[in-house]
Amino acid sequence: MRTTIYILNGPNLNLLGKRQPEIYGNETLDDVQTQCQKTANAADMDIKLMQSNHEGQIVDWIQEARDNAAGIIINPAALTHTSIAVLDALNTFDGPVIEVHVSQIHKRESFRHHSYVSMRADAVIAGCGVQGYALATQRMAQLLTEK
Ligand code: CA2
Repeated sequence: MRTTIYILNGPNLNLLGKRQPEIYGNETLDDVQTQCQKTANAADMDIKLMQSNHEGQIVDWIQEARDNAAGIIINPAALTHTSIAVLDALNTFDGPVIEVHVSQIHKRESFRHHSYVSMRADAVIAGCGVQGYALATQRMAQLLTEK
């Protein structure tokens, strides 16, 4: 069976490519899915990309990943800066975790500079646009091979 990676996306990321292109670019989550699956195929991996506007749903998917995924790539969106619940859930997951941000959060408002999720993440990618997801997928393949 192929290794599965969860790619989780938090609140408002369903609007990627549809609003604020000056910050988040023109590509949609469907484009992200296509790019990441292509990268994953090369490493004989499968991806499952999900998005929710609800914190509890993200927590549920992280818990589900404990049995169903070898690694988690997560863009928690605004939950990055607020959610101890997401951090606690990630701390129950044994595999690698990579945090992705489309924008360069450290060049933005100061409230975006702190990430609870970074306390658990094995790598953080920010400011690479949606390409950050494919880069994270590539790095995830490497981390899982090294294991
Ligand atoms: O840069 C990122 O990926 C963020 O995680 C995006 C979050 C923001 O709260 C974080 O500070 C950084 C916001 C997601 C909202 O996504 C939208 C996408 C397109 C249009 C409007 C919102």
